[in-house]
Amino acid sequence: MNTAVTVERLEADAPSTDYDPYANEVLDDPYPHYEMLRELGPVFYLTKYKAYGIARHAEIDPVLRDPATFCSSAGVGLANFHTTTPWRKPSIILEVDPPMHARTRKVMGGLLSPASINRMRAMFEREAEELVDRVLAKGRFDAVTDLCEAYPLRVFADAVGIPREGRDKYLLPYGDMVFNAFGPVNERFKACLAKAQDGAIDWIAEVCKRENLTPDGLGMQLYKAADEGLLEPEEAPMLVRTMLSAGLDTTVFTLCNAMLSFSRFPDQWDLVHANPSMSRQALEEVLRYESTFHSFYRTTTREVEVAGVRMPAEQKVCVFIGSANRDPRRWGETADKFDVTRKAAGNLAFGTGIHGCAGQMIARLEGEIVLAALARRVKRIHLEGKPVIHYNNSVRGYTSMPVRVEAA
Ligand code: OVV
Repeated sequence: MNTAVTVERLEADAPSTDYDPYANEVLDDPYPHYEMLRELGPVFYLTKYKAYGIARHAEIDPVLRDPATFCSSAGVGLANFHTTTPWRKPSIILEVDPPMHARTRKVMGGLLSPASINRMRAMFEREAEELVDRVLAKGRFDAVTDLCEAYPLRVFADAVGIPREGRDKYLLPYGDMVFNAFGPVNERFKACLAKAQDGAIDWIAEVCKRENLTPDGLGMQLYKAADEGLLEPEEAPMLVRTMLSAGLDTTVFTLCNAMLSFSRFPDQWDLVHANPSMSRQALEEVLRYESTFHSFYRTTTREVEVAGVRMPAEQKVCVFIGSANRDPRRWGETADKFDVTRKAAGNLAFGTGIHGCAGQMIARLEGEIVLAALARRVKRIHLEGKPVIHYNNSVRGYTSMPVRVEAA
C-alpha cells in the first residue's frame, strides 16, 4: 500500500498583470495605477517584463533590508547583468553586494555625512538667496530651468568640484540616461542613449579625473581617500561618477515636484510661508507625496517566499517606492493628501537598508534651503500654464513649468 503523503504547499503563485509601468499614459499620472497594483496583492507578476513587482510599503521595506536574498550585483534595473551587458561599467557602490559594497559605501558615507555637509550650508544658502533674488525680480519664469535645474547645477556640481564649463549641456542628459537604464530598453532608453553618446558620456569621464577637480571638493576627497589606501586608485573616478550620476537629476526633479505641489496646494504653502523653519519637514512630505525615484529592481539570489508568494531564484523584482509612499496601509486614509504637517518620516523615497541613498542628507539640505529661501520671500506660487512632464523610466520630474511668484 502506498502511504506517501503530499506536502502541503502554503505558497501561491503571484497574480499576473500586463500593466506597463513605463507607458507615457502611466507616467502622466501613476497613482491610480499604483492603487490597482497594491490591490492585486502583496506580490504580482509583470508579464510584459517577466519580472515580479511589489507596490506595498510593508513588503518593500523588508526586501530592501535583505540584500543577501534581494541582491544589487545583477543590476538595479530590469536588465540582469548576469545575462546582458550593461550600457556602462557597473557602479562600484550601487550595483554591488556586501562585502564589496561596505568598503565603497563607508568612504562615500563619510564624505556625505551630516557633519561634512554642514560645512556646505553657508555656500548653499548664499546661492539660494541669489537665485531667489533673480526669480523674484523676474516675477514670471520657468521654475524648471530658472530655479530647479539652475540650483543643483551650481551648488552640487561646485561641491563635487567639477569645471563649470559643459555642466549645462551634459550633466542632466547623463543622469537622464542613468535613470532610464533602470527600466527596459524601450524607445525612451534608445533615444536617450543616442543623446548621451553625443558628448555627455565622454565629458563625464573627463571631469571625473583628478586633474579636473578643484582641490577642496568632494571629488578630490575621493582621490585623497585612495591616497590613504581606503580605495583602489581606479575607484576614485568611479565614485566621482556615482556622485554625478545620482546627484543632479534627482535633486532637480525633487525641486520641480516641490514647486508643483506648492502651486497646486496654496494652503500648504501658506503654512511654510508663515513658518519657514518647517521647510525640512515640508520637503519630506514632497518626497513622500511626489517621490522622485519611482521604481527600481532587486534580483533574487534564491527561491524565496514573500507574503505567501513564492519567487524562484534569479528573478527581477521591481519595488514601486512611489507607490509605497502612497500606500494607505502605511499612511492611512489621507495617503493621497499633500499635508506638510504629517509625519512623513519612514517614506521610501531614498530607499532603505544598506543601499539607502548615500546622498540623502545633501539632497535634503539643498531642498530645505531652497524652500526656506522661497518661504521667507514668496507669498504665493502660481502655475501659469501646464507643466511639461519629463518622461523617464525611473524618475519623475518636469522639463518646463511656467510660474509666477507673488512677493511677500
Ligand atoms: C543611486 C544611484 C543612482 C544612479 C547612479 C548611481 C547611484 C551610481 O552609483 O552611479
